[in-house]
Amino acid sequence: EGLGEHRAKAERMFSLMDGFLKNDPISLQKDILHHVEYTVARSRFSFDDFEAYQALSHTIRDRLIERWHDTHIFFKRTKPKRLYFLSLEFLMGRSLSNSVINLGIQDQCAEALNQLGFEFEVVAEQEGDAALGNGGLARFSACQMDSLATLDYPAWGYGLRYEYGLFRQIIVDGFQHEQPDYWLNFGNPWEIARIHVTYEVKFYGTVEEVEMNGDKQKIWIPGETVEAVAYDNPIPGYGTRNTINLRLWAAKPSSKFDLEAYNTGDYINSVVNRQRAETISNVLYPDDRSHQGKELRLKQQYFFVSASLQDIMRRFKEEHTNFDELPEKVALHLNDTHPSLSIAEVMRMLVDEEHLNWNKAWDIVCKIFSFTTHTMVAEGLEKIPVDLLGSLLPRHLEILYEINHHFMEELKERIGLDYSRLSQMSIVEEGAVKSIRMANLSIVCSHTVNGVSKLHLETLKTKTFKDFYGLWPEKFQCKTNGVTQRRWIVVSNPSLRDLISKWLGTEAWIRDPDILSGLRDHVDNADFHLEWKMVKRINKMRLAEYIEAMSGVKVSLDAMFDVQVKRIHEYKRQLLNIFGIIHRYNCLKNMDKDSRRKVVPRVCIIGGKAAPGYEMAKKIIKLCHAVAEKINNDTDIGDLLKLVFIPDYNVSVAELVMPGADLSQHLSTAGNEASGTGNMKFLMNGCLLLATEDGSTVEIIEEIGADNLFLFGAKVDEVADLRENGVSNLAPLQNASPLKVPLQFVRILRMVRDGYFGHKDYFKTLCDSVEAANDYYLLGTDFMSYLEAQAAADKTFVNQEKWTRMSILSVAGSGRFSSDRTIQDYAESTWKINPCRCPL
Ligand code: B1N
Repeated sequence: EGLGEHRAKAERMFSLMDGFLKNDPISLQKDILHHVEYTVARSRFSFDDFEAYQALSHTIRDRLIERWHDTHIFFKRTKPKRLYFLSLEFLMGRSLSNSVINLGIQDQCAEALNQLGFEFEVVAEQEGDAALGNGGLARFSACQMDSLATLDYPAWGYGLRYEYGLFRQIIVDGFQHEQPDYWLNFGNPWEIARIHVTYEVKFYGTVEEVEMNGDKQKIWIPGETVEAVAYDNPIPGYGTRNTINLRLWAAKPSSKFDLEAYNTGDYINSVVNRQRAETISNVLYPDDRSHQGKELRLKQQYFFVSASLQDIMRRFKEEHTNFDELPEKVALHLNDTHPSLSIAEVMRMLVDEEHLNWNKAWDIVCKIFSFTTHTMVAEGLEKIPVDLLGSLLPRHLEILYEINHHFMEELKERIGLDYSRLSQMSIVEEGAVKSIRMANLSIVCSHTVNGVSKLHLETLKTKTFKDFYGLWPEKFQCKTNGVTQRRWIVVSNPSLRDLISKWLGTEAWIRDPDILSGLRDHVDNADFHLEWKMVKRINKMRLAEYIEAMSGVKVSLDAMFDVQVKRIHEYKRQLLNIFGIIHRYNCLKNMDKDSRRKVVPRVCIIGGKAAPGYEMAKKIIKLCHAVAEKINNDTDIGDLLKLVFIPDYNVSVAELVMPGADLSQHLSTAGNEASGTGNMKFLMNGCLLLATEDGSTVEIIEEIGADNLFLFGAKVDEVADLRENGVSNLAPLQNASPLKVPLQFVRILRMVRDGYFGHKDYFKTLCDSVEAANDYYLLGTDFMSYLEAQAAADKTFVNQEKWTRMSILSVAGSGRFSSDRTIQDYAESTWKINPCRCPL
């Protein structure tokens, strides 16, 4: 009733924005059939769900292209300052649902399909994920693109078009195996190949000094040339005609005819050699922490940087003649240090190619770069060995040395001859492997250094980059991460979307997330509670079906769905979760019938990928399966406890899991998770959090109140002390102090060690990683506190009214964690860009 009206209003608004192509169901249907016949080349009288997906996608693609053109013509005409968001990773997931929602033609598409005998949800599920990234950092990039488009900012995203995205995880006998992600094999209707937008990217070679107008000038004589081809991915905003571009580069052999190679007569070999160029953009590195000293990775970085900057400079020069204008027209954002070679590349372009003098070029460079670091601990920072860099990019290495030389001179003037500090702050690290510190480089050259949560920024200021903070306090800013409510509520949780809009009386929260706080007005309304619980139930049903299909385990909808999904890392402490589950199992086994009747049944769900070379993470996955096998096959336990591992966790699995979760776990040892964004997605879906006070959770507490989530564990300022004094009692086990490391924990550790879950030898090093390393991640220390938080969750779940209240207040407080807020903040205080809204 109420909802119908608001939908109708929103649709009228959208219909005004129609372009050349019409969006009524009949027109859409005609276009779908057209694409079935002429693009997919199937008969319009007979096509299946996948072909319907292809045809509908092309129908939507046409509409995206139209808006994309209008947007770029408008940008060209108005020449606003543009933001260039440089990131080596984007986790876009699926595009169809997101696009039709942002275009405002969801209902029309559903109707068009319906009349052809198809169901929109089923068709949308045919799409595979675009997984050009590892985890949080990459998904955050995707969320930011959605917000940039929606808020009408004149922005471009730049990245790499990996032929293979993040590996597929398959589980065999409880072990992770990796399979290549052939995501392009089925075609990709969301990209537009720009075969004429190409740039040459050079590598290797030497640096020579030449005379130029009486001046000595260094020039780079490269040894290898590869071509970069642009693939454009339109990103539609919601409730606006603006559709911005994510430009991804693919490597191709240079089309310049290499006479010499051919004249040697070895035609076949020379073709094969040239083909090797393509390997640059072949595969995404699957480690989200360390990739030390791999030449191919460095090649990827420079390939991406060089092509993007040529493209950006070409656009700038089309519109402007004087490089002094660069800082007013161009903002370059470094998403972590992965694109930081850009700094040396812009210097090289300005000095070597445009012949600006060093100081002038340096002045410009310092005004155009901003930088976000996503790393909490110093050991996680990226370094590039000088030998590697010098052979691949000899001129860039010289430039980096020169930048460092100028920086060191400035530093000496400011702090004197404090050699220990000078060497710590230097861009060049001396030592066994002489390296370039990419973070130091980025800090020195950027006007702004952003942390991804308040706590993260605090750590940067007081620990990781203390000295830099002392030097340039004004550079350091907090831009707490966010996630887009378009994907994480509207796409993934349509029932909740309708419920929210109905009770708020508007859909405006989809553009203006702060409006969600209005839900607080209904927090005690019994009808609202009833509908709220119904929505959760519907989503639990969807999730239960998926779990059964994936793992064969039947789960009860009355159980609490307790979820931990994210990359597997020791610091994220999936092991603490598993130990907690073993503890729960032990308790159940020791309970009499009467006590069992009072137990809240649990479905524990764990999912996530381990980096292929990360042994401990892989063992954690195996342990999860071993424990699951024991528990799930214990008929004595039945529905009271189930444990399932969801394989191949990715964006589209997340879209299913988050709405269906009652409780979600965020267990990182305080001081390790820079922000976390999964917590925000669960929050938006009315799922209660069980968490440590780490990363952005601290701000979630500020927003919804500590009473509305379950907190536990050591605080960030206690961790160092606990590591030093609190845990050495763990080894030897026999003497473990029940005060510091609880006996329950020691017993569980021993069960695993002694082979209670099988695979005794295999799990040995996992147990050692806790004991011999003196429990670096404080599992033992935090264990009792963790169990208490779990008990509190159980107790609250019995009181459904209280639980529902907390759930409503979570969603009501989630507006601050929208990437719309993050982007607006960046735009205003870091990038200094203004909205540029394409007229209708
Ligand atoms: O970035 C996310 C944060 O929410 C997480 O807390 C943080 O862990 C994550 C190298 C990374 N930090 N570093 C990476 C990814 C890929 C890679 O090759 C490092 N990811 C994060 C968003 O701010």
